[in-house]
Amino acid sequence: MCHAAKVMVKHILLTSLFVAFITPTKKQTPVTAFELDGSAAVLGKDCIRLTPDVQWASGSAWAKDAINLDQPFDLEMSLVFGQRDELGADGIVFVLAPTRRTGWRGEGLGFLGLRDALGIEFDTYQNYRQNDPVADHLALVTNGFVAHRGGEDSVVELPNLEDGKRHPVRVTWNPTDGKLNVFVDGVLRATYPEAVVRGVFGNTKRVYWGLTASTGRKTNAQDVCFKN
Ligand SMILES: [Ca+2]
Ligand SMILES: [Ca+2]
Repeated sequence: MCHAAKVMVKHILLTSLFVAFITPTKKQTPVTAFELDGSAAVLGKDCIRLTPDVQWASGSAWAKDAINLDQPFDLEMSLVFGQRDELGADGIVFVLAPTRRTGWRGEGLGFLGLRDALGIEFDTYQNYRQNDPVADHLALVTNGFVAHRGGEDSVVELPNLEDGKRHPVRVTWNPTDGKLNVFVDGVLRATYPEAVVRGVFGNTKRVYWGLTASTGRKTNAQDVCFKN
């Protein structure tokens, strides 16, 4: 190799090295921070499809990093409930639990059977035996049950969620004031006290957060999306 060629090769190597250093490492998309189970699958770089538009599916997406209930958190996401209102089902649950599993499909919302879990359900289908109202609704569900008994788990009726749009959901926890707040479409819709939240977990402070969802005889494609 002549001197000029050697210089050129050296220049190319140095340039490549320089480019390698200044090019930022490829930014991880938010969805790679989640472990998926059941029917859940990645949908583009920002979303996870929790259930496809098929009958009798249930799926879950769980953040790989656990949270400590002695620390505050502020979690933001968007939920998409599909486009069928009357003929759509079943909904999505925001879940805190020490284990990462998927519960029963249909009226179970992917939550039924998760005995050590606390859920904020976004239920889009009325099941009479769970005491669901006719309206789409938000409610606290605990210990793997989805039936409404009144009282602390009281149901909050919401406008129709099955409009195909992204609905911003924010869940905040502050152990100092002991409140778990749930905002839907920018409106504070529910506040749960510390005793209720910690009561589900006993002495366990390390929990995972995730989303579960299901379909039954009626269906919707249901997604969770995150800002990059
Ligand atoms: Ca229901
Ligand atoms: Ca609806």
